[in-house]
Amino acid sequence: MSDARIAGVRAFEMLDSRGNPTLGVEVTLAGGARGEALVPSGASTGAHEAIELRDGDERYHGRGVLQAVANVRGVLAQAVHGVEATDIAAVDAALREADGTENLARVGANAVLGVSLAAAHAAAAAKGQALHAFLTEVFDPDEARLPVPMFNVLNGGAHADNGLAVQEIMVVPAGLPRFGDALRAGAEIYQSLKGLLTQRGLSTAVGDEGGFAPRVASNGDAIELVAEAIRLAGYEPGRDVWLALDVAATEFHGPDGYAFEGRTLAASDLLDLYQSWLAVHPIYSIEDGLAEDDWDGWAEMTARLGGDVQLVGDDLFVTNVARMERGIRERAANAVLVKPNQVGTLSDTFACVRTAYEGGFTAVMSHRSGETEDTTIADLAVALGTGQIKTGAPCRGERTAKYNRLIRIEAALEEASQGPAPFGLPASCPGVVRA
Ligand code: 2PG
Ligand code: MG
Repeated sequence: MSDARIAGVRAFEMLDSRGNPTLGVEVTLAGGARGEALVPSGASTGAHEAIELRDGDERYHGRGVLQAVANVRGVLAQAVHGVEATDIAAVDAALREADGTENLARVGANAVLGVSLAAAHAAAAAKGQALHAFLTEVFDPDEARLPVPMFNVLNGGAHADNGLAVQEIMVVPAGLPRFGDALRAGAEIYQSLKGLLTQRGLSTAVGDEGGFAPRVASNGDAIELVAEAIRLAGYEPGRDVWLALDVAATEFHGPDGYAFEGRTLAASDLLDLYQSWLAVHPIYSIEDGLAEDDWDGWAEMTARLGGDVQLVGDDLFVTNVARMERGIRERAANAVLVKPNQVGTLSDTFACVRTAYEGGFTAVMSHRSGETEDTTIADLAVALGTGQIKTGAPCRGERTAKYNRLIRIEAALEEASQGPAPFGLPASCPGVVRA
């Protein structure tokens, strides 16, 4: 048996950052190399995501994952036994075959993803490579690069209880030379925002992704606060630092339209509102500006705003190739949010990003609101060359773990090349005027 063949798979029920159970998986190879991964979980999940298996019994308020643990130890361990871990496509094909459904409803996308990621970690270890270097070889991007961090400094929607419709207001230091500089800018702006909130008598308690969750009068006021914090920290909006939103509009979309700030709006009314924000603030990216099945609305949004703004489909695409292809065909959105657990395997994640690039879309690597200390997505962002990652505020360990991992990768790449590591938004990214 070659050293890189999968010899053992272990699984555990562990905890995520919200205090809910999640799955930890450990893969051991014949030669002794080990890899482990922890699976994240969303709150504002899209209806078209792969299925996360939860026990639904009295343990952990129904959220236990013992069934998923059993599936990893049983059917999945058996399926990948003896498969070369370095052959990601073979590992993932075996996992998919063992489940047999399109949306992984049988054994659970959480179970499948845990094995897929842990096997990749083990493969990198067997080859003596860092994960990003191994995955770069597999994916073969135009250029592996450090992503620009999108810091979610103000939380609303399903991630907080402050009544704010917009789920995430992000600061994006895209105008700085290195990842380390961008991290510093994000952290300084975060502290400035905290000071500003304190000064105004607003709460500085944080939401699920580490951003503040104050009760402000309107979504527009919240954006204004963040823009002020950028200036207060000594950075210039639209030169050093941009703004980005995840509206997560599916969450407030109902049969009559979009329930927003006490009114029911049509898609075109929401677009008017976005346009009024865009006129005042350097917002370069809007995610889920409309709901997950509002394809006509998305086409209208892309026609109206897509030339100047990155329009990111999260609930719309759920990291799924077929939905991506429809988006490309119908010119709905111009970017995709990439969440491995929405689709279940690394190979499916790669396929989605490849489809996006081929269709002229940009891609944003993303965490989930329920996270762990696992840092796989940091390496993935570099290897896929997305140029963008959103993984929360520069606060809370499960968020900073990813940013800190990127600091290490930056140092490794700089040491290897004896020069600066590629960093920044992709040249094709709409919404930012570059020098
Ligand atoms: C999102 C994500 C991550 P959740 O909507 O983009 O920020 O949230 O994981 O709750 O779906
Ligand atoms: Mg989203």
